[in-house]
Amino acid sequence: MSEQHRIPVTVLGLGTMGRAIADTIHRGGHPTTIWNRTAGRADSLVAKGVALAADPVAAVEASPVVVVCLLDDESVRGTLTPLVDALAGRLVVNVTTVTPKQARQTSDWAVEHGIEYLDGAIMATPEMIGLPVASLLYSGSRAAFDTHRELLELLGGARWFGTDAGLASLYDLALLGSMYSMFAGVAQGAAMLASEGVPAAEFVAMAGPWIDAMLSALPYHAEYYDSGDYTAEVQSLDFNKAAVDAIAEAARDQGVGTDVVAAVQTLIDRQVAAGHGKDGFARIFESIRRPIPRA
Ligand code: FVH
Repeated sequence: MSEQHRIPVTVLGLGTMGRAIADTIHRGGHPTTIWNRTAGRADSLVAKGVALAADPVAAVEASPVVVVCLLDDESVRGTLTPLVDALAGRLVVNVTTVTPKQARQTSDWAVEHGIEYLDGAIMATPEMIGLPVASLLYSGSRAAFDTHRELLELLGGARWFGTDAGLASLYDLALLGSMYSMFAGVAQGAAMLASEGVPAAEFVAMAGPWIDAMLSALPYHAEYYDSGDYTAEVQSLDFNKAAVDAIAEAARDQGVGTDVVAAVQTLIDRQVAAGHGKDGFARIFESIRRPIPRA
């Protein structure tokens, strides 16, 4: 076992994800200490021999590396602020989902108090932690990432995005945003068919392969976004507007909501109104990249 495998690690936060992380680190051979606001959530780990600290200060003092996996930024700041003295000289790896701004603020706070800081974002569900399919994004201290890479890779593939602590979170939220929009689109389609009694299971059996087939278009969209040249030989925005307007009309006719498709209509309409109807659908990127300033 290498030296890295023996580094004591503390995990603060034993929700579903925190428990998966602590369990994986413990099984990876690190002396592991845990703490959670509600002590009962530690039971399954304690039964496996993981050390439950009496209080958060004792938890932090047990290890040079402190992994934080709490609900949100507010719970992170509320937990870490009173621990500032105990944390000085240690590494905090915060894998809580936060915004880039929150990650930068926590990083600034940490550095100001002599705490090394690595922000992490988990692209995985708890069951995936420790498996090759899990992917974790990091930004912040490069030295910490390099020094503890072996530990970090126990949890899943580890990729570093830069010294700006907000970057891992920005990638995380960009990926999550794509996922939520995709699921919302499927919900729209399922609701339209449900209006005629079609089970969602039947719909998703078709929607899955359809979305899969469409994924091959993503690199072409990226080329448009990166170049800013949206010249299209086929399927102009005008063409797509007709299709998307038809989806909205059909949804209304079926008595179901149009909120999801209305968002797409708004993105298209702004570009068409600005005279870009002959450009390709990818031009909606400009509606998002340059939003109308709020009054
Ligand atoms: N679970 C998942 O699939 C996702 C995958 C992607 C990344 N997320 C993020 O991971 C963070 C933790 O998620 P979780 O699944 O462990 O969440 P919960 O099971 O709800 O556990 C929440 C823990 O946070 C503690 N907590 C909440 N509020 C406070 C507070 N004010 N002070 C101290 N601790 C707090 C809570 O403690 P308790 O309720 O048991 O006492 C849990 O330990 C999250 O950012 C996801 O977005 C997971």
